[in-house]
Parts: sequence; C-alpha cells; structure tokens
Amino acid sequence: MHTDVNALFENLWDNYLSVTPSAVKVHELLGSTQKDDVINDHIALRTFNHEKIGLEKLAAHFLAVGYKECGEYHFEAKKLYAKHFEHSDPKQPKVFISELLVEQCSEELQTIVNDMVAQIDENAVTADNFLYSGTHWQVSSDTYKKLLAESEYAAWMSAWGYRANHFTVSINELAKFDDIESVNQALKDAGFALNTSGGEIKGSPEVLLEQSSTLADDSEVEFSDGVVAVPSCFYEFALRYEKPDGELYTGFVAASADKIFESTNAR
Ligand code: OOG
Ligand code: NI
Repeated sequence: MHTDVNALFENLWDNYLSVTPSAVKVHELLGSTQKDDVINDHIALRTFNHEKIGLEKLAAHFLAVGYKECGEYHFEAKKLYAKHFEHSDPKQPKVFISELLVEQCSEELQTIVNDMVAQIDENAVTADNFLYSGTHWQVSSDTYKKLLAESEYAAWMSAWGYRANHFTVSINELAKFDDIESVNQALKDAGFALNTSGGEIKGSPEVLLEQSSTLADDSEVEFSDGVVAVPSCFYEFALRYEKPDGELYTGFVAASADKIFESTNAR
C-alpha cells in the first residue's frame, strides 16, 4: 500500500485520464490554463461485497494514508452500500467507496462475479497499485451484456475494475464560477453531455450539497472476444453549503448519489 497520499492520487488521476479524455477539457474549461488549478472535492471507486475485494479492502488503502471513515449510505433499488472517507487535511479529496450486494442479485450474476473475483491474485489486493489496477479477469462482450441487463454497476465493474470512476471539481474552489448553473451552462456550451437523471442538478442548498456530472466517455475495452467501446468514467461537479456552525457540509446525499451512479449508463 502507498504511504504517500499525493502519490496515490497522482496514480489514480493518470489512470483515470487514460480512459477519460474529456477530463483534460473539463480542466481547461473550468480552471485557467495552468496545471493543477482545479481542486477535487472527491473521487469514487466501486467493487463487489465479496470478502476478498469488498469495500473494506479498498478502504484499507486510504486508511493507510491518513483517511478516516465518516458516513454510510444505502441504495436499496441498486443493491449498493457505500461509505465515505475524509483526510485530516481538508485539501485532500474525500473518497466515496461503494459495493454491490451480490447475494441480492440473480444466481447467474453471482456465478459470473464469483468467477471474476476468483481470478484476482490475493496479493494484488494489498499491492500499491490495486486501486488503479483495472480488471483482473477475462470476460466476453456477451457476459458484459448479460450483466448490463441486470445491473449497470456490475457491467461497469466487469469492463473497468479497480480505478477512480470519477473525479469531482469543487465549485467552491473555482475562481471563475460560483454557482452550479453557470458551470453546467459552460459545460453544455462546450459540447459536454450532462447526466439528466433526476434533473441536471442533484440536491439543493437545503441538503447542503448540489451536484451535477457529465455522462461517461466511451472507451475501448478488450473483451475476450474482441474490442468494444463502452462507457468508462465521468467528471462530477459539487457545490457545498455551510452548516449552521459555519463549516462546509462534508458528507454525501444518498438521493443524489443514487442518480450520480447513472453517469456511466450508455448514452
Ligand atoms: C458513485 C456515485 C455517488 C456522489 O458524489 O454522490 C457519488 C459512483 O458512481 O460510483 O459519486
Ligand atoms: Ni461523486
């Protein structure tokens, strides 16, 4: 596992960029043209609730670089469970990790997922690069389609595996924008397609968090029977509001998160 939080995020970022070309354009649009001037509010990772690679196995990599567990979230319809983590340095991105509750899914899905998980080398899970190691299995494009019919989340995992599925611009930290409407308008004017599930803006000042996101880029995956382009990763935008104590809210909002998951749906 990494001991340096910055090294971990640099690797996560480079790996994310390799399948998310639009992320560079997002930075050009919202930041100035300097490098590293966009502050990320959080990132998110996905997994299955299998003992070998469950949420806690991913979380261990963040706990090792100074993160603490801060909140939990349930998504009944999507059969997901999630936790979020924060670093003692508030400038470090928050981390949202979810897992698919596999035992609630069909026998067929369970068989496919168990077969994927069985192909992961036990030692890979604690290696420095696990959180940006992608897939550890071979699946066919047919298997991907089968998973897609039942759980878009499971299909995404089969194609992309372990990596940040999004980074999130902190609108609070932007110099050129101070509301989410103008960020969304700038993105649309530049040709980005936004996730409209539940409306372009998820949340409100009342719940202390407003969020929007692009729809994932399409990127090529090497399935066992050939290469197919499928939705990869996306960019999110978050504006946080102050709690009564004057501090910014640092949690997530389950009803909004439920819609953000759909940013990896096919266009
Ligand atoms: C995570 C979706 C939830 C948020 O900010 O509420 C989320 C995912 O798509 O894996 O990122
Ligand atoms: Ni997010």
